[in-house]
Amino acid sequence: MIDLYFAPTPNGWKITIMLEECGLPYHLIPLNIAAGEQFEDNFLAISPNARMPAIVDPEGEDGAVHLFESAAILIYLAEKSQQFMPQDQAGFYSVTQWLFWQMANLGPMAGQLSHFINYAPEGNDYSKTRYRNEYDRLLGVMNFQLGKNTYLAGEFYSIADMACFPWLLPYKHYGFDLAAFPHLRRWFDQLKQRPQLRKGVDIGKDWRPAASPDNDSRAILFNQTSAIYKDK
Ligand SMILES: N[C@@H](CCC(=O)N[C@@H](CS)C(=O)NCC(=O)O)C(=O)O
Repeated sequence: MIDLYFAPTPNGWKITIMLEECGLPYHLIPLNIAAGEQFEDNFLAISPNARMPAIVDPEGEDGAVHLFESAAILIYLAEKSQQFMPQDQAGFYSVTQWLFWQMANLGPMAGQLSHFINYAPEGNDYSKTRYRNEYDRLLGVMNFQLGKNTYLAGEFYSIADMACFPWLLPYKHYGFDLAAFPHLRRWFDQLKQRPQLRKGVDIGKDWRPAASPDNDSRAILFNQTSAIYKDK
């Protein structure tokens, strides 16, 4: 069975969506990132970047597979299950480019926007405007693409859609309204109808702390430097 190191965030939900969609059994290992569990040696051996999600599949083709980075995990699960990644060259690279787009654009920009909205309420207008504009631009990119195709990579639901969907969930919290993005709204509503996807994004919802991180957790989460690796 696949071990999934998980915290309830968009990057974690990409993987629970895919595992639910493709029906592979998995064992959830909750990681309390606000308490610094991502820096423990056993986790760094799997995920040297000290970030979740990560998986261990004891049943890889040549033995156990250890993987970090959510897109690498999605590609692995698609290959293992033979689902949600087309095998023809055009389809394969269409999904690959949208998956890379999510990893290089939507995830990092929405992550920074979320940081400044949630954790720097006292100021940083420049940063908030910068990342709000980027999130807005990226919603525009998706809306443009989804005006031409049913799904991001074409006419088939794929791991690219699963990677992007969780980053749309907080749009209201970020101050956005999908009415301005009708094709994106259509896609978002369509995906929300999928029972497996809904099950995936519900995992761990009730573990999320109601309050903002306290000072100890802020020090763990927001003051990270290379010193983490000094005595490793
Ligand atoms: N590019 C990575 C990003 C992973 C990531 O940033 N994970 C966050 C949670 S969403 C994390 O583990 N944070 C721990 C920390 O900030 O210390 C991926 O897609 O897997």
